[in-house]
Amino acid sequence: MAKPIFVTGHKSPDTDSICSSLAFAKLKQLQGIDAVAIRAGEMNKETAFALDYFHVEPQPIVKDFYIKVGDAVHTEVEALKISASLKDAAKWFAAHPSPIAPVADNGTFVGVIDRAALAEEFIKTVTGEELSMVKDLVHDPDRFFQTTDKGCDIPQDGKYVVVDDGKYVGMVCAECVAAAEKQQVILVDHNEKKQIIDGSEDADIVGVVDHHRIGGTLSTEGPIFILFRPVGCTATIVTGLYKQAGIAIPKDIAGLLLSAVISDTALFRSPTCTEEDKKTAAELAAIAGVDVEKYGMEMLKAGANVSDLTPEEIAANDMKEFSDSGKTFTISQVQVMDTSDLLQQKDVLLNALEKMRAAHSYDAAFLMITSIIDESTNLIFAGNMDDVVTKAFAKDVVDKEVYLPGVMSRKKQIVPPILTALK
Ligand SMILES: [Mn+2]
Repeated sequence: MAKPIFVTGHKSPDTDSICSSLAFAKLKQLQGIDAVAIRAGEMNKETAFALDYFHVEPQPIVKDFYIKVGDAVHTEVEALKISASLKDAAKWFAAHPSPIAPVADNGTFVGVIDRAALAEEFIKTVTGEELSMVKDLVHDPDRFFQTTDKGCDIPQDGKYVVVDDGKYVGMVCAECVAAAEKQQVILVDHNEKKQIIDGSEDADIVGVVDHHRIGGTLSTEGPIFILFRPVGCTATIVTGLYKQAGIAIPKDIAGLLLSAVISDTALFRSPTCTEEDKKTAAELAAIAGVDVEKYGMEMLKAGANVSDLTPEEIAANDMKEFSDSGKTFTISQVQVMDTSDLLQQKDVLLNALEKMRAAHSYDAAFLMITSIIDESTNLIFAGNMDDVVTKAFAKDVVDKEVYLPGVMSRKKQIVPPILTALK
């Protein structure tokens, strides 16, 4: 049985990543394709509000795509019983091209015996010495693996015993891992390797639907479905795919897609917002049966309340990692109705950013404190990038901060000038 295709948004998922993955997986299902939405991590409050409003259960979290030893283990390889005879052991080695044989006592793994040990026993039959039993030859293996271990940790040579909670499961080798079925994944709302769920090198990326720059080092083995469009939200593209397929958008899905458009465009205020996003939102609102402005403000307010977040959580809110020109940095963002509370605790936030920067050896950690009402951003940061920021925004950095009126969009107004300034 083939596994279902996973549809996922980026790490530190925002409303677009959660809702577009749910909506795209639903479209695939309606087209008869076995797809399920997953998510890279916890939802923010805005997203939780949207899912709750439209009575949709959040999709399960998947922490990584690594092929696990348990996915590759050959369970048909039976262990020798501790009471087995030397003849049983010889038969086992005749049937299995392995230098070691696993030995179990009532299912519990007790150790291995070596193929070479049987040769010693054969010599004894010639010299007439007393023969050993399997239980006398058992010893601990040099290495064995748990089902939850990463497949990529299996050495290139040799065969290894796999156990689960002390019980013998089977044997595994590097070739078994290479032959294991890879998880098929469709990425929505991201394409940069650093933003994909860990272990994507073990996964088979079969599609990308996105509205960001093409960055990072994503590469695939075969040709894949790719759809990039410069619109304000992935949900706008996904809505278009429903239309293209001639499939009616379910009411709850329309609500989710609408929520994503409102979120990504900050209720059409962001410069990333296009006419198509506005038109799409109006259509979706009609299907979902909500008033765009009223619902939109309610949803943004639910997300804009950061009063119960710790400084560390604020510093890491909606964080994305970027690597370019030999520098690695992160940009987090909080969108609020009023920035004054946050700016009052700027020193505490800078501290949290610096801790995060130092812990991961980032060159810098940025935080956009964006006012939805004023349509502006206070950009604060930790790390030695004052010159880059000055160059990027043609503004003097004062106390690790620049004020950027009219700036709301990370992808359109923050990332490009920083990347240009880094070159
Ligand atoms: Mn998006």
